[in-house]
Amino acid sequence: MTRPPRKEASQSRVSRRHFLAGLGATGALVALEGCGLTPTRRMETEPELLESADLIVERRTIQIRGRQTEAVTINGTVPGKPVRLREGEDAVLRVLNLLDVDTSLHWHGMILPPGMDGVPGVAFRGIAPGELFTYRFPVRQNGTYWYHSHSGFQEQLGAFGSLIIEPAKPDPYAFDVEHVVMLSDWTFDDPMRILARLKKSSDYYNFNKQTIAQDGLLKILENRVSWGRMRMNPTDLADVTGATYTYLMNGTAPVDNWTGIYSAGQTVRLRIVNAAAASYFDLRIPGLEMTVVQADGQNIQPVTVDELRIAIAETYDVLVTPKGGRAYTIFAEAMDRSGYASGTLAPRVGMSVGVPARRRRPLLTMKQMGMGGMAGMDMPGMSAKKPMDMPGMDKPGMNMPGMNMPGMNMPGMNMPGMNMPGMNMPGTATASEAPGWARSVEHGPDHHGAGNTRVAKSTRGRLDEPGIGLEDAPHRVLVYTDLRRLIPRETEPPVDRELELHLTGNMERYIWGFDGKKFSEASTPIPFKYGERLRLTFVNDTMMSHPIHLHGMWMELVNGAGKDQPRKHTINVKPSERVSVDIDVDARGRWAMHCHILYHMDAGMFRVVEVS
Ligand SMILES: [Cu+2]
Repeated sequence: MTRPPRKEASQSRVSRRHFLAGLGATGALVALEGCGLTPTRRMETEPELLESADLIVERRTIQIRGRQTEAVTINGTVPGKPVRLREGEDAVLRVLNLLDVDTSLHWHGMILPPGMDGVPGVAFRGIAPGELFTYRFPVRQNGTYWYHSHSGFQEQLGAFGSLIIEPAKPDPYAFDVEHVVMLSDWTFDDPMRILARLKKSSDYYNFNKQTIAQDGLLKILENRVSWGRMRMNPTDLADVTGATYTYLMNGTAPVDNWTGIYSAGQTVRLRIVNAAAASYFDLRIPGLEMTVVQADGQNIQPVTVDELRIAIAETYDVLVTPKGGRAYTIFAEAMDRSGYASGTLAPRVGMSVGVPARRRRPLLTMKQMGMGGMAGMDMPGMSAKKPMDMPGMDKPGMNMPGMNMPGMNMPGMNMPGMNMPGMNMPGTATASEAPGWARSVEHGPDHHGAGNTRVAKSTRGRLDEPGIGLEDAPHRVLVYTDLRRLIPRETEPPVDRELELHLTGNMERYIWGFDGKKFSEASTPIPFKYGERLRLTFVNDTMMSHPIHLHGMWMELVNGAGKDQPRKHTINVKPSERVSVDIDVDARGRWAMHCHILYHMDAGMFRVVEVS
């Protein structure tokens, strides 16, 4: 009986039945044992396959905070094996699935053929148990990326790793040493149970509910009344919080203090990746300013900040120059302030300087929800004039507590709208002077049906706002208007077509979708035309931020930078925000587009885009 030469075959199946031998006999297995982890079950795979695999997806017991827990690992660890490629080469990545369910690896942010993108059900069928799948694609970009499983909840269970692509030509900035800083959220709970609880009660994990001591009774009552009507809670910044999650830096809990080493005088490049399933982080290094040189793997004009918010699936590269001999804390606080990941930058292991004082949990205000009448402008004394349109809300003109009580329900009354370019006040005489991306737009008559509980009366660009909880930061915080590509486009081609997509949801039923439909209700893919330049506008009708990721093609963020507008693979869309991206539709085939909050994607905020 002849067998196909497995190393050459792009897919091969293993018959587990006839293979019990070879335990411990292969290089791959020895390498896995080297990381100090005990396999939870014996492998019954052909040594030949183990040897030829570069990445092995497998359930293993790992330790987090000193506690044993089951993870989906890649080569035995969380994060998985770091993958390093070189621009200009042809990548060949052999992935062996030792799980008892299908898996997949998706190369997040890579431009590659649809069949290599790794999204089961889109242009790829997944990797069956025991199968070796070979990904092959030309590498025509460089920078910091990551990869992760696109199957089930494997990503939440640890199936992700960094993907670093060395540039063909030297980087345009100098650094002496580099570290990946991969942020994630770990749960000792079963993600299926988390989702089931979210479906039962969307604020199950919202242990941050207001307390009288912190917030005062009056404020709470005001908030209860208005927020109760919207079936949300003003602390609803994350579906799953630090009460459930342990936040990790490079797979390490704060107590175990991951340490990146530098020597005196060195410039350090930190490749920051948010690989969390459902957590945004605000990252800073007290005592050090950070010069951001890359966003989503793309070189940008350097911008120096003290803090940055990193949405799920985004990457930022920053340069820092520590003063020799000192230790610094890399502090990544969850957006809802319910916890943090942290580590240390130091000349040697064992140093630490502790974490900074924790900040107050921010409240999502009516203003930030676009409920303030004139979007972004809460005028003291202004009464609520039909502040929102909500299907099922029968008194549109009602007096919303908090809407007309200046100073009472508005943490952050600093009116971010006031320092807008061009004093952007949509609805006033100066509205025409607002930059195009910032303009306020009224919601149309379509309220997106039963899959949506609310529409924002008006939405506007908020690209120059640091976001909830950071408005009052006493230091520089990165905003999307700071992002300008390093090498400008030669031309600014006209847009051929515009398309608007609303991000919608029904929190009570935990349904998420686009235009009121969850994925299972969307009968056809969204058609893109090959060769067109498409302006896609995301309108967020929900009260949560959503990191939207398009596979296969770059999105150019329309942020007023013209030929300098940056390319991104993941765009954060704030509550009541509208954000446009320009897409050169240059990749035929079917591609995924979805929210990168794993539970939102699973609950329906996912679409297939078809380029024909
Ligand atoms: Cu989402």
